[in-house]
Amino acid sequence: MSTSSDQNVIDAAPTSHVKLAAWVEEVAALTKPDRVYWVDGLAEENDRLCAELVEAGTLVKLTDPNFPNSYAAFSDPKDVARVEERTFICSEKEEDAGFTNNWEDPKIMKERLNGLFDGSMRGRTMYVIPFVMGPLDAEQPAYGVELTDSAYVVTSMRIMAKIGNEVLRKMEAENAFFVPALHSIGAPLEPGQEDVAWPCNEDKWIVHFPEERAIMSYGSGYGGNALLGKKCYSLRIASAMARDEGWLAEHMLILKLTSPQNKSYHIAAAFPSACGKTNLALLDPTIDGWKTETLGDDINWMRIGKDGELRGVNPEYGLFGVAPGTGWSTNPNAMRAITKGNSIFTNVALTDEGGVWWEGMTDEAPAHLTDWLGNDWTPESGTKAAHPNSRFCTPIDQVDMLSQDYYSPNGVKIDAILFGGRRKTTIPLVTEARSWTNGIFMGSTLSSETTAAAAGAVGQVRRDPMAMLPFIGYNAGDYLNHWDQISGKLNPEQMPKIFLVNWFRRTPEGGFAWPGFGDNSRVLKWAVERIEGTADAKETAIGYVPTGEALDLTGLEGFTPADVETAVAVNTDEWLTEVESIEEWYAKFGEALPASLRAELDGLKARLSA
Ligand code: GTP
Ligand code: SPV
Ligand code: MN
Repeated sequence: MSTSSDQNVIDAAPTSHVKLAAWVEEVAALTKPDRVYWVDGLAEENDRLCAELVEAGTLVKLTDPNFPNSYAAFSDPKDVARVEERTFICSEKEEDAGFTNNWEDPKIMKERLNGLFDGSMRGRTMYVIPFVMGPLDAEQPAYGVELTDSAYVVTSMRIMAKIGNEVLRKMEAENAFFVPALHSIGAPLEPGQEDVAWPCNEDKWIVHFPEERAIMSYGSGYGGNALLGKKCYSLRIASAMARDEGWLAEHMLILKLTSPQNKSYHIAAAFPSACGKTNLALLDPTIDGWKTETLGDDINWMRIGKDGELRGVNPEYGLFGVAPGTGWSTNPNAMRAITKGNSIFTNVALTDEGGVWWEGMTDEAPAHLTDWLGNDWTPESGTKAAHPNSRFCTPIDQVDMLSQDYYSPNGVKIDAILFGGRRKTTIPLVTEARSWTNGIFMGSTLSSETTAAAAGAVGQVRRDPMAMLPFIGYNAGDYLNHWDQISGKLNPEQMPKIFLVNWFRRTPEGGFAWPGFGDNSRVLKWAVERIEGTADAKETAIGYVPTGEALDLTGLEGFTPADVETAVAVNTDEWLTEVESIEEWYAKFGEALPASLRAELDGLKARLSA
């Protein structure tokens, strides 16, 4: 690929940040790119990079006017999701990574990676992307610099984070610490060798050094493996920072809900990957008088405020949302944001009009498409037109319902926390925790069927504490203890109420027990009415569930209080099995399990057998 991006190709690093200049030089000496390019983050630069990516065949420019200034990318079919078995936490001591993470001695890992990175950018450009996660005017801006040989990563990072000159200048002025995040697709080009549309390497390594706060990622160009500000920095590295500094970095959406009485509440919700965060964050309420605004759809950094309250900030600038299932009927707010343009779609299908389509976008599929693999596709094909983990990448400020508080460096006070997963059975539609500690128990034992967001089997139930299983950058036992310690620092008057939710429960007939999407506003309404002490609930062994009459079903055709009772039923036999599985899960923590959580499990067992 030839590049016209010559303006910022400078021999001497154009920065007064001595550490950054030295690191860039060192990495360039190792990876041996043809050129080093400093990303300025401006629109002209982005246009140029996209044009180059179109020429290289990586991007297709959409010509359908419904998707202005937007592009589609098609990855290598083996590079479509996060790769958890290739993700490592390389702390000095193995026990500091814990049983939920892959570990390798940092020295051995670095030797291996330095071998792989040696010459890995040959024939390519190395882009220097200064970025900040969260507000640039935060008390301590969370700086990072990603070095990458993928222009797709540059254009995607430009949507997901604040990048470029403005960030670099402030970083220099403060001589600030930054997280070094090195990325290579691992596909050097020999002279004369023809490139492919999505270069990557079969050998993938997504590696974190939590003590050094450093990231090295090799071999993949996809989302969470390659956009290093996202999962690698804002969850794995940030969770280790948060443990050391007394805050929380969580896999949560943040939503503002305003009642007809004009009282506002902020709700954070932790659901595993592809389990409904983006959809709930962009909720269009189906009940009159309730209003929702978005603050974040994937990551929530929570600090303790002056009054002992939990305050949440979304460190991202864009949405990297699951495309399938996002449609005009299920999520019109997302569709409005997407169709404003300026988006990059990955592994969706192309329409004959030069637009994009995926399963669930419209009720009826177009008569003809080009599927994500480039094949002709018709509704009779019997295959998915879009990959199940295909994604849209869209600037968050295109969301009409974005809350102005999104821009507040001090974030918003969190009034409720939802933990949720994808379970066909056992877990009721909604359960209010008996107490804060009981809520932490719910989070620590959260479980979900696996999804296409990560490579591997789909549909297998696994424990996913606080929806952070693939993202805790240290020992999971220490993580639960950290939550326990944060709990001790919160003002008891200010503690969020905690709920366990499951939008994915099935009826005995096999359908969803709850319509979900916009109708989830009915569940949120019940939750805030529980905060206010005005809604009815039934006490069960696992917590409080709504009575059949307590959920507002106004306008929900054909759904009755009896259906609510089915959706929230607590089946003792299922729960006795569940408790056995929780026992097995907790046993893995050994001595590290906080005593308060063990006590919660004992209490649950006693209530179930009472
Ligand atoms: P990540 O970006 O991977 O962290 O995922 P996410 O939690 O943001 O998931 P997302 O909201 O994108 O939802 C993933 C899938 O769940 C989509 O296919 C949705 O259509 C589906 N989904 C979301 N909410 C609901 C719901 O309330 N009911 C049902 N049945 N499906 C839902
Ligand atoms: C997830 O898998 O939870 C995502 C998508 O949000 S990725 O950025 O690829 O991790
Ligand atoms: Mn996610």
